[in-house]
Amino acid sequence: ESPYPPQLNCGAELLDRTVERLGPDRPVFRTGDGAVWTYGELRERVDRIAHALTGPLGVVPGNRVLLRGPTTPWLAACWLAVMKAGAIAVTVLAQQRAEELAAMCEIAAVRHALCDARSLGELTAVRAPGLRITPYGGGTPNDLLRLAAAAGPAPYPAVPTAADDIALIAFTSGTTGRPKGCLHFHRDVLAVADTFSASVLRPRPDDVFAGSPPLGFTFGLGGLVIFPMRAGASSLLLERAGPRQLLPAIAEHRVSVLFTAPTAYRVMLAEPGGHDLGSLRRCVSAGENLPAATWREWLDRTGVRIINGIGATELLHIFISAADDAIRPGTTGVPVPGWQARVVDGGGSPVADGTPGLLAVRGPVGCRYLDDPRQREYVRDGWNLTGDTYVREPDGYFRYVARADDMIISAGYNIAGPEVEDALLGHPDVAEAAVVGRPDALRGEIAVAYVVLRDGVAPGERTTAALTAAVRARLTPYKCPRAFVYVDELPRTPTGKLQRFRLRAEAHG
Ligand code: 3SK
Repeated sequence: ESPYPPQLNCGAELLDRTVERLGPDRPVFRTGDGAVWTYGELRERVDRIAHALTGPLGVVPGNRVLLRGPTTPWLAACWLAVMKAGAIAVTVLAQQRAEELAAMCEIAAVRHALCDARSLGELTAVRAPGLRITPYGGGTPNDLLRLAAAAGPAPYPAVPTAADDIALIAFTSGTTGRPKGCLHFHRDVLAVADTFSASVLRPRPDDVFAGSPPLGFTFGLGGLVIFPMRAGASSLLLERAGPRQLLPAIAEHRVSVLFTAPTAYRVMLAEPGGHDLGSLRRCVSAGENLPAATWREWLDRTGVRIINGIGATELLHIFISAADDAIRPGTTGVPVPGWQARVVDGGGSPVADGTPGLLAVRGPVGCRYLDDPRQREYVRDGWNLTGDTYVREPDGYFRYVARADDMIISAGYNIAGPEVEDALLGHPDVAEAAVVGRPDALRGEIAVAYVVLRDGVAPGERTTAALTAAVRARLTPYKCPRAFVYVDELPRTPTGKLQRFRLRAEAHG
């Protein structure tokens, strides 16, 4: 039974209803250079853009509108305008290249693109039939913001979309393969705020959100736009939001809710102290498994217990997590209220607690790939199979083991790369670690560790011996990597996920 009415426009709910509830004068977006937009100003700008879209630009409900640009209030305003106009936002990353963009335009049948004038390059190289690109922020005669200014200040009444009309197509490239477009409804956008955010974050109107994930990644769209707006709070939108920019920004803007990935927490921890992080009250980590060592160090440094979570573009946002005292380091948590989760075998039957298997979840948002046969692999018997290997502990907590295809099988033993990485990251000389399998005539596969050392630590036999000892002290010896490769950085996707397949390819020679 859906808690939402049959007619629902998520843009109107997030923006217009919040203005009605809390008034127009509260801040909604802040920028690194000190600009502040109020909810009232945002509504006027969104409505002008919606008029420009549906007037001179000819967008009609159901049209797919690609949105591309760095994280700015204007990008968020374009997204809200597309929602209010009843069109479908196709969110992409500012770093994506022409070939990737072309595939997404084709899969999603994109007809319009709104693009930050500074990110036009790769998009203009896309040869998609009938694609109309409108820049914003460049000041050219066809600039969206000029069209919006000319549209005048009349309120734009949101298109009365149905709760299960498509609002968003979010692409997941996974780590390989042709991108998959995930369809999300207007009600899905509110459902992630009303489940994960409402029950785990419990935001307040005076919260200031910030974080590193871009708005083209649903982790960022949720954490930096949907969740703060649903709560009437504000969000610091940073164009450059790497860990080294986040630290001073937290202090300067009194950020209270932080969204970022485990790697960024580790880089922040390795930076010299001195930034006042006392405003933080919620720190969310997702995108990858959070090692317990990182969790503990962050608690020591800030006094804040990181909220670990697992989410997926297919399911829009986080569905397993834990709040406050229920957080247990080294686990992801329990199903977010409104969601169900279990661990199953290859045939879809639940396995016993304590036994590794495939994570299966269901809840208010489900995977709906746009015209892709991989839908049948992801959704079986109404359960979404995320591709992660998990263990459900007897107390109901879910513990991450590995991505299903990241298990290394060495001499008949199963080795979960992330567990070994966790042990390596507990060593003070290690900044980053990734453990993958390499074919081996004797053992089938051996575990190989790719390690980024902290500044000033020299690679070599002594370091290898120290790391080997550290892993052996924590884990059963067969899990210890049999080879170490020292690298300057690990390969990652634009959203920061480790690309193990690249390391595997390298390890395979
Ligand atoms: O893909 C993910 O890891 C993710 C995590 C949290 C929220 C949303 C997403 C897509």
